Amino acid sequence: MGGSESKGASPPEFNSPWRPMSWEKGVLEQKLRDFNLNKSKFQFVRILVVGEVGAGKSSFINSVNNAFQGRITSGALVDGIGGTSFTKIYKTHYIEGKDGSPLPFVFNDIMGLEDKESGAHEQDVIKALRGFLQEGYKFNPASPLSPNDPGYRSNPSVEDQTFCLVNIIAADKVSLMHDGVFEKLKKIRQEATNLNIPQVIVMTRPDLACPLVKCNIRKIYTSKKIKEKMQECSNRLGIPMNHIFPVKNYHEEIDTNNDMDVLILKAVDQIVNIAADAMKEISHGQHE
Ligand SMILES: Nc1nc2c(ncn2[C@@H]2O[C@H](COP(=O)(O)OP(=O)(O)OP(=O)(O)O)[C@@H](O)[C@H]2O)c(=O)[nH]1
Ligand SMILES: [Mg+2]
Repeated sequence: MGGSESKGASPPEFNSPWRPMSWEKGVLEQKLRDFNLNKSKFQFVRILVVGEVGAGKSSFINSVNNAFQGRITSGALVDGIGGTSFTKIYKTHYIEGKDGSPLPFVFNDIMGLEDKESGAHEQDVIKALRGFLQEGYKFNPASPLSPNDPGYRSNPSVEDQTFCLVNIIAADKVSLMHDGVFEKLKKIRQEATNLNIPQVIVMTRPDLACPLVKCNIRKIYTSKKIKEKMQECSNRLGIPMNHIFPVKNYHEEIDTNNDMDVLILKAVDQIVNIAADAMKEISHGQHE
């Protein structure tokens, strides 16, 4: 028996999860609802999502909102066809709290990156990091925004700046991504590093990379395929594994569900805390 086992293909999953995970939503959700930027004079911490066209940026922002609202929402429109970037406008997405006022973290959605001259210009994304893009700015792949253009905010406040750069990478596409897209991501990351802005990866579409996860999302940290894809994201972007969070976005569901929400909220919890720490530094005058 032992002999035939050792000759067979290795099993697709680990015996136990390699990252400990509680599937209890309530505590996590409440922790995020109670999150506040206490003592700091800022109302919002801004989180910017970047990534290749069709990686799931808008879906992630919607999924976060769904997890808080307990229903499917569509604040950030999502592509059903694919191809060139569906999102073309720079927009802030707020999450409504129980009392109707927005939670103190906001997400900015942008146009997707593409190889060569298409997609969002990396200089525009870099401007978004620093708060120079006005709400409603329409991305123009052919020419990045310059200071005299409408859409340019010349005097950004601290709240207009980004405090966590979230790289969205699709698990099923990471191996197929063009070097050109990674080059752009690298330039954006370098600028973020210069500005002391922390960076994470949210790895989307795990269900399309691993059949185990498609059947049962709780297999996310026992699936060898998912760990391998996270490692690939880490290697190609130079972001450590402990800053990579896999999530399955809402895309075909008509109701929310506990396990998807837990992964989404877990990612948000990490992101928000990382962003708040970065913001704290700036209020202590260590930023720039
Ligand atoms: N199966 C599956 N599909 C997903 C997931 N996340 C996103 N999608 C699908 O992937 C496609 C692209 O998603 P979008 O959210 O529009 O991607 P985007 O990064 O905003 O794309 P652009 O705005 O075009 O740059 C859509 O068809 C989504 O339904 C996921 O976790 N699993
Ligand atoms: Mg989009």
